Amino acid sequence: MADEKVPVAELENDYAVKLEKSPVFYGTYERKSELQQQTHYCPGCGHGVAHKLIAEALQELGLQDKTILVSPVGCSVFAYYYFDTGNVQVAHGRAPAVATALKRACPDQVVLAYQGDGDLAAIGTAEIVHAANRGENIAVFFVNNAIYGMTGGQMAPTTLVGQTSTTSPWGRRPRNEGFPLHMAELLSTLEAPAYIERVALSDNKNIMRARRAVRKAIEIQRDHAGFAFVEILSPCPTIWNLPAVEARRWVAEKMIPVFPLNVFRDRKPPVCDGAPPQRSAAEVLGIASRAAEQPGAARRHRVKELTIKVAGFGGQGILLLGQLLAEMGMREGLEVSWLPSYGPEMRSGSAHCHVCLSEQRIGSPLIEHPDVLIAMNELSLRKFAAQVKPTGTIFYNREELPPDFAPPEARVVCLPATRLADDLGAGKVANVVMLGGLLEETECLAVKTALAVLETKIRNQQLLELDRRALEAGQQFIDREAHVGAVSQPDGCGE
Ligand SMILES: Cc1ncc(C[n+]2csc(CCOP(=O)(O)OP(=O)(O)O)c2C)c(N)n1
Ligand code: SF4
Repeated sequence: MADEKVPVAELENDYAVKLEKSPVFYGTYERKSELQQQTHYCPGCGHGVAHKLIAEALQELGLQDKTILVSPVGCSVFAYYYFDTGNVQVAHGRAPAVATALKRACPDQVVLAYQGDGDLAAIGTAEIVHAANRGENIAVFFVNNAIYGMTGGQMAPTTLVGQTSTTSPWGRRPRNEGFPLHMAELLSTLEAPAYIERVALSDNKNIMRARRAVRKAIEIQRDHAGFAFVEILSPCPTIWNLPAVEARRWVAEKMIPVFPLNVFRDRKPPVCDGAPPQRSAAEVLGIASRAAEQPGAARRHRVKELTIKVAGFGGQGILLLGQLLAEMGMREGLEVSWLPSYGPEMRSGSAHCHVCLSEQRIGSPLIEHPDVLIAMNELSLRKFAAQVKPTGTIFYNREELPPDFAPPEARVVCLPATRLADDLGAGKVANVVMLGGLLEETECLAVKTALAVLETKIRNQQLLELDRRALEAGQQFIDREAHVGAVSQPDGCGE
């Protein structure tokens, strides 16, 4: 127990009580013009105390400017109005997943997730268990007030046996509603977590201990030392219908016996002997070591970033075309992303993917306004053409646009890839014909790179030959059409 380990006097020496507001909080809170000096929390609410402990620890450790706080849905949803740190507010229960992404993308930042019990232990149970099990390098503050506060007092997974709520007016009955979930104990059955402690905001002595636990979790975060979890038993006087002082006593007398205070885990995360070394995607694909020899590796690209949407029916090789482009980009030393979207059907359903090729790190794989649309069918043309940037290009898999189709601002290249592929004897290589056309028209990547990627993907020599010819057919079509000055008219397809 934490009780036995740390004499209170020592704790009080370490952490003198301060009454001023931490500079980690904003000077004024902009949420409501009439409430710029106070939070929205009810008097006596534990969230305010938990916020103060986090803010002061960040201040003492000098980490304010390095911190990203992930706030949840629940009474603490507005934490971002108070903490003058980096802030992300996430969907209900998803804080550990978003914190995982933030920490992996920005490993030098201090990433803190803040969650209530409904958020973490009900709707977000899967997220927290898996983040802890992966030993994600994040610190999670779990404010357990045994109730859903924000929505007016429904039963939470941590509601005590016999405790009334709006959804258990008779008091929680284990036979009907199960027993309270002990999240700290549950997570401490996992191998990976580095630090798990439960503390309580029941009295000054325990608040001092909570302060120490919060600081320790943040230090672990600062030192990249693994998954840290602090469960904070916290009063909710409003929903419990108790005066503030009584609510604190309720934490001590009712909650602590059910949720004992303890340091459940305090160790370095286990070293995974025998685990395969971490490798980049380029290494896994076997292209990293050969990068310098790759065709096009030293190539200067015409544009710093090109975003492409490929769309059509499932079975037309839509997703594969996106993958080919992404792998080509990697081989040419670009940052790449590929984001597929498809329905449940393997054939004939609609499918599309987003590809981003960039000289810089890519912020999001989602593309709202692509530079290039490859529309492999009419449906996709009608659905996505308006999204293309006015300076962009649309490749349409037909001889001409539908007669009733109002030409968009973007250039249009009608490239009948399916017909050209049929002429080669295999309609399924229409996507590669389109690739040839795209490369010829935009010069975004080298044809040599496309051939190199196809060679690694296709073992069957006959099929490979077919793809080579398809690539060439796409290129030649563009050359031919450009020669007669008929390609890419803004108001049609070269008629
Ligand atoms: C997806 C989704 N489901 C349900 C809700 C409604 N909702 C908002 S807050 C909340 C419970 C929050 O309780 P808790 O996490 O314990 O935080 P507290 O308010 O007690 O601090 C619920 C169910 C929502 N906003 N979004
Ligand atoms: S309802 Fe409860 S948890 Fe929410 S702000 Fe009020 S006291 Fe705090």
